[in-house]
Amino acid sequence: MSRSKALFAGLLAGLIAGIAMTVVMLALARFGVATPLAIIGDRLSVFIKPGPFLSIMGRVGGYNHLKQLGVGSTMAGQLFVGALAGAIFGLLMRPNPQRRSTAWTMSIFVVLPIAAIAIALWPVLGTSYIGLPIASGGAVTLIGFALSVLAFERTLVGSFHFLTRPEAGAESGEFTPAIGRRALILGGLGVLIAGGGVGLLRRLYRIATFSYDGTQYKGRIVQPITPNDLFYCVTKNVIDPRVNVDLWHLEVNGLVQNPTTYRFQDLKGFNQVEQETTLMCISNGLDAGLISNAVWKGITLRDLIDPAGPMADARRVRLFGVDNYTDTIPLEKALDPTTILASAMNGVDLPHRHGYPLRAIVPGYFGEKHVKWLTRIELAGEDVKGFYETQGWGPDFMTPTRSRIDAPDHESRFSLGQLSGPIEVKGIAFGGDRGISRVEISDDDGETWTDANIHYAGTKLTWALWTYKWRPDGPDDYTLVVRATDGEGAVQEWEEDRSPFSGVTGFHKIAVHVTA
Ligand SMILES: Nc1nc2c(c(=O)[nH]1)N[C@H]1C(S)=C(S)[C@@H](COP(=O)(O)O)O[C@H]1N2
Ligand SMILES: [Mo]
Repeated sequence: MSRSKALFAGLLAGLIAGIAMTVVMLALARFGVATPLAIIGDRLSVFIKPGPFLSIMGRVGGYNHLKQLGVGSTMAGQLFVGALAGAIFGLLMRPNPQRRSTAWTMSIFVVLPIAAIAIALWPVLGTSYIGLPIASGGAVTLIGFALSVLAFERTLVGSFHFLTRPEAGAESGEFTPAIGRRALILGGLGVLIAGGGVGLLRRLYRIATFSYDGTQYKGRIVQPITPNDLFYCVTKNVIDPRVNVDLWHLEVNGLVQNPTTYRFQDLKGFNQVEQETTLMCISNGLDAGLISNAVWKGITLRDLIDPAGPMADARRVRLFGVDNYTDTIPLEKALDPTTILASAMNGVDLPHRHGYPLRAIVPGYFGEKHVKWLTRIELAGEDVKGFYETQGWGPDFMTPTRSRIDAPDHESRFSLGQLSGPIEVKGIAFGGDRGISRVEISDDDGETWTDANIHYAGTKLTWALWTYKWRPDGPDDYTLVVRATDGEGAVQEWEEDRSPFSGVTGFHKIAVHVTA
């Protein structure tokens, strides 16, 4: 067989094998099995510092596009590597195309990739979108991957043999494969499989997080308690977990005397607490809505840590989600009675996208620490880091005092002649776990301040809602600014030396144009 025929047959067989493997992965993803399509991104993103991360994100048009790009390029990469591997395979098979030696194709195309993936993706293998405990999740991920590469190997070998098989009726030894015709048949089959893949992709796209990741809650609609379906949402995932509570476990382990595993049912026996708490994402901009407030119900984290018996050298508590998201909090904070594990949100079971069946609520800390789809609580020493912290976010994860003007809109126009009363200015103020004691408004870009009216004070752990009846002195272009004072008397400020990756500080300002 000629060199170019061997190359062509290998390339085509490899491409079709790559398609088959990718379709198997998509089918597995459909059943909540973690595949390289999703977890390669998780594995790689921790290596990208937040500066470049944000700039790449900006360039591709946001987190959702970045995720799509990640999955898309992984798929393209798989097809490319498949075709390349096929081409090399074709060249190696050239001396004897019909040779059947499963041992070496299995070693190279199945065993080797499994070993490579196990090593490269080790930290994220335990991801399970149906909520399996981390160890079994890891085993399932590997089995799924084994199935995928087996599909690759079988398709590659089968397709290559099909393409290069001697023509029926031809003299033995005489080698005249009708490669063109068979390539057409095989290509058609490849298109069919790819079509199935596209169908799967469409379904997966519909359940993906693209439609809601980055949901904000701001503007005139803001009420004291955020309805669940309007609550802000941030997730690292392309497809969020939908935990099957019958498969789910909650482990308490690490530096403890008595490692314990709970089932969901077991948690109902603990004292239930209810607590209103506001969450805000570390990446929330001064005018943005990655902040919301809800009434959470569940058990205290302390009630699980105490019976586990922390060892003397335990310093931090590392929380794991079934999506292999992790974050850490100081042990002291974990033992605080306001740090809770919530199973209900505003009176109903935790919605899937907010962490069903259980999530952490850690007042005073950025949203990052409020791990969703919790499955493991690990007591550890001082030097453990979470997903975003590994990326380089922080070092400070306590929410600084912030406030926002929700109405009127930035660049609003009012005509004094048409106003029947004062202009209603309103918004929120949030002081982490310190509460809010005062809100002030300035209409001269911060030169002078007047008190706003706090009509919803909330608690120390929640935001406050305020209004202000503004009567502009006359026609002018105004800059309205809001500032809050927390429950400890500290006035909101711009912290010059705070890292931008510890959350921004400063003041929300809007421009308002008043004419006669
Ligand atoms: N398991 C898991 N927990 C997670 C995340 C995640 O991607 N996976 N995202 C975190 C981030 S960055 C934020 S801001 C909050 C958002 O919580 P919400 O979507 O319920 O508002 O969840 C945190 N907990
Ligand atoms: Mo966040």
